[in-house]
Amino acid sequence: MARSALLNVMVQAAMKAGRSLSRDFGEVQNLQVSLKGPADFVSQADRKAEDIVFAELSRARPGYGFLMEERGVVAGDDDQHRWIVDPLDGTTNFLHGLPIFAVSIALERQGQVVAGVIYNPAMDELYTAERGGGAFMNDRRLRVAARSKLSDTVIGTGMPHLGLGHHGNYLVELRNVMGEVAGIRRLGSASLDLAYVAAGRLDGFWEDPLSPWDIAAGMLLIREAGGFVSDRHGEQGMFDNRSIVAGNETIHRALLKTLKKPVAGR
Ligand code: 2AM
Ligand code: CA
Ligand code: CA
Ligand code: CA
Repeated sequence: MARSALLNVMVQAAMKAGRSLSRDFGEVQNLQVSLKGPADFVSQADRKAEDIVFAELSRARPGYGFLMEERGVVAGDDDQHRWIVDPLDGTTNFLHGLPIFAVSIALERQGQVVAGVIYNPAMDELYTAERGGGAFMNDRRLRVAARSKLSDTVIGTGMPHLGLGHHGNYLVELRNVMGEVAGIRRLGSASLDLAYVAAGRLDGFWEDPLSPWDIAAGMLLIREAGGFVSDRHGEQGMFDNRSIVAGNETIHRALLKTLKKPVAGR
């Protein structure tokens, strides 16, 4: 499959950072780890991977701005373009030796995500999407799952962690969704959860709160795989209000409805 020059740049950065993560994953006990806040870990592996992505993208597209998890905002001369980067999504998994983590890179043009790459080095799975060009895993075209009955679905979620301002209703939501679906998975890497929705491995996903770097690439993958993504209100405010709900058209709608239920159903 011929990839665009833009996707090639992103893939190269993601895979180079991924190789660095793989090396560090093999010696995870030797990594220096610090806390940014309660249960909010960052390691040398996160920083090294971010340095690689930053260097690669800066070299390939001088002037583009950045929003990166560890560096924060890096302004560029070009105010039309901004990279949104999570160098290691799934740090907690990584530090526990669980091979469910990824590099996530998205490009925004005039405030719209136009390209996304998610790379899981442990599985050597590379997810790519460009606006209007479809979504792929390695070279295979992706399509969201077709299941239309919530009772047949496996739904991913992320749970509140220590120290994060919980929105308070999570256990009510979880109970409601549990009562209607075939299974729930909590994988610990939001970017991969979204990639798995695009790939049809998960039928849907919801989490709140998440940051733009967790979801920017995954949102585009799902749309390009024929799926639907919104915030918990059914609107396109995912970056602002930080919530996300995803699935095929039917499951997305059904999840939104279930999440709104005030009390647990029977
Ligand atoms: P991270 O590994 O890049 O930090 C899982 O629920 C998602 O939440 C992951 O994508 C993870 O991204 C993020 N996450 C995990 N712990 C977090 C914390 N303490 N604060 C903010 N985000 C966190
Ligand atoms: Ca983090
Ligand atoms: Ca993340
Ligand atoms: Ca991260």
